[in-house]
Amino acid sequence: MKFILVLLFCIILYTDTLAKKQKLRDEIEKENVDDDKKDELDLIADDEAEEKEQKNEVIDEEEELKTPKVESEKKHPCAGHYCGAGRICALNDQDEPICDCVPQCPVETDERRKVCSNHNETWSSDCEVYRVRCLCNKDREECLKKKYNHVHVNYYGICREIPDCTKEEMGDFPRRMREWLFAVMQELARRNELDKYYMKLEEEAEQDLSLKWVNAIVWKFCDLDAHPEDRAVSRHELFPIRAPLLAMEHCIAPFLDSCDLDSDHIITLVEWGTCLGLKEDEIEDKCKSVRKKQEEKGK
Ligand SMILES: [Ca+2]
Ligand SMILES: [Ca+2]
Repeated sequence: MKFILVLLFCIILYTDTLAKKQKLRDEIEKENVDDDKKDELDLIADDEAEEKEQKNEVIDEEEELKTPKVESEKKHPCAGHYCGAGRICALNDQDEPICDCVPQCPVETDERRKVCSNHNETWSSDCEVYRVRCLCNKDREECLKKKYNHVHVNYYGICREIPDCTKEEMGDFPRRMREWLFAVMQELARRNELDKYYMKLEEEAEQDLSLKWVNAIVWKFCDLDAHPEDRAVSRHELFPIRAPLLAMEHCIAPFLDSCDLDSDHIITLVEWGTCLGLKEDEIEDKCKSVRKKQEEKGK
């Protein structure tokens, strides 16, 4: 019986249809839009910081000028000047670079560009979401509603009714998630898009089945813990895994919430490993050695 179940899920996860593979490729494509993700992460992180402080401060334009100015005189003042999502570098009257709201977003006809916001409203693209947020943050007339001060992408795709995750589905979710993580890791390795160190972890997992889940789970933790890299995954760091999956996997949100065992809004490696079904002695911090190896290579 167990074997039949495993076989069934393997069929569902790996070999079901070409469409499924395309879906996985789409998910990975989305995972790889690093710059956009960084922007979105920054904005969600901003919201979290505001929540913590329980203040309603409008983002100060000066705050955006965090990127060190590029020294070269020949370079355009906007060169190397980072602006967040929905913003673009422009010059003020003194020819100094400032971050202004993008005047307009590209017209999107592709349904797949649509996004669902945290207000459960469908927008034609993430650009539109963050442009309006920018306009509201700057108190512009074009701000459609004051609530858009904190609008952000909740998930990719049009808004839809997301069914409740049943107890049975939730019980099975860690296993499905492990399968998915390993499948993504495998696919990235196949495409040669994994860091060399993670490539080794993937090879190790292929050869030693006892490491299959462990390495995939630890890899994903290291991958998510990047804004900042502090050995803990906060809510905004979960965005890259939550937003692309939410429309397809209705259990992902409650599952991720359940990983935070002590409800401190931070997921540690132990919490991550535990909620994905690893045993205590299997949870090994491999990110540290990654960094060490990278440092050694850099020398
Ligand atoms: Ca972190
Ligand atoms: Ca926690």
